[in-house]
Amino acid sequence: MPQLHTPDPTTGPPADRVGPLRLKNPVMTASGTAGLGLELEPFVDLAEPGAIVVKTLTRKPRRGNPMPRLCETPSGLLNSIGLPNKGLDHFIENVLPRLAGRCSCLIVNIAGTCTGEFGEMAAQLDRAGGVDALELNISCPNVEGGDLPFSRDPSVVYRLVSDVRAATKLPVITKLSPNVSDIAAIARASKEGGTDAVSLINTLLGMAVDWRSGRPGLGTTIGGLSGPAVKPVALRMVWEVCRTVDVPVIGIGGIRDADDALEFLCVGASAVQVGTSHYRTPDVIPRVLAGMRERLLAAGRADVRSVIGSVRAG
Ligand code: RRO
Repeated sequence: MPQLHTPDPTTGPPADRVGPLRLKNPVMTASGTAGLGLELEPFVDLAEPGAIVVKTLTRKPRRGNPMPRLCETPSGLLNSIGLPNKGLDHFIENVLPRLAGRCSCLIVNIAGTCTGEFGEMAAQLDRAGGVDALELNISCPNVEGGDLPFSRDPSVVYRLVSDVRAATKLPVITKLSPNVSDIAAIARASKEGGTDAVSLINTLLGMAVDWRSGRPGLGTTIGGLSGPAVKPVALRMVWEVCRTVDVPVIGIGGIRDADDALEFLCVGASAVQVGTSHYRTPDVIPRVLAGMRERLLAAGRADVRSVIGSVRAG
């Protein structure tokens, strides 16, 4: 069977390593689409994905945005969930003990309300134990009217990531927004701040409206678009970052099957995250993993590593 993990990590580009993180395989859940992880348990052995990435946590509890929070469009899903969660203390006390040890790798996604708060949350999770890595959500489109205060300015990104770097020894992944003009500049600033990897893309700002009533599809009018429609945008951005910045990349955006996942690896990603597909197919990750093995076998590839960065761009 083709390898989705590397027996010898020193040979070639690793498909099972993202910076310092050793993964069982390169397919993770995307934050926000599998709750805090435990919600997925009826469908998937939590140890099977390369990592479980939990829904974004904030320091204090948040109620989330006004309804409606989801709106299906013909090409993708719009959301404006607004980070509802019970806060970091609640997670550490009540959820983390149930999750730790159940996943092959547990990544906790965090968002602060100011740059300094990211570092404080990182330090708290570091002390808590049981967490394998942090993902910094600097790219949620559903706060401050889609203003993306931490996503767009490389100097803000640099400061925020440096703060976190100083606060924790845990591996740090910075999740980037596609709603910027130069994603490579943001990836570079993250790398210079000390991130171990970047993940991209978060959702694209979008909206829907019913012209008869004049009502927008979302309670906040605008929100984030995900699903198959965003895959070409995500591939382009992952490729752009991979060829210009020396930082491991986790590709996200519209992955539904093994071919989608392999495309992200082909343009240079070391791993991928699967998000919106969970709503239709909760066991999408085991399916993607099985499909990857089948397709690699059919293509005569012994190892998924041969796919990484194999794009022959003109
Ligand atoms: O909760 C959300 O509304 C949300 C988040 Br935190 C995010 O990072 N991306 C998104 O599309 N929605």
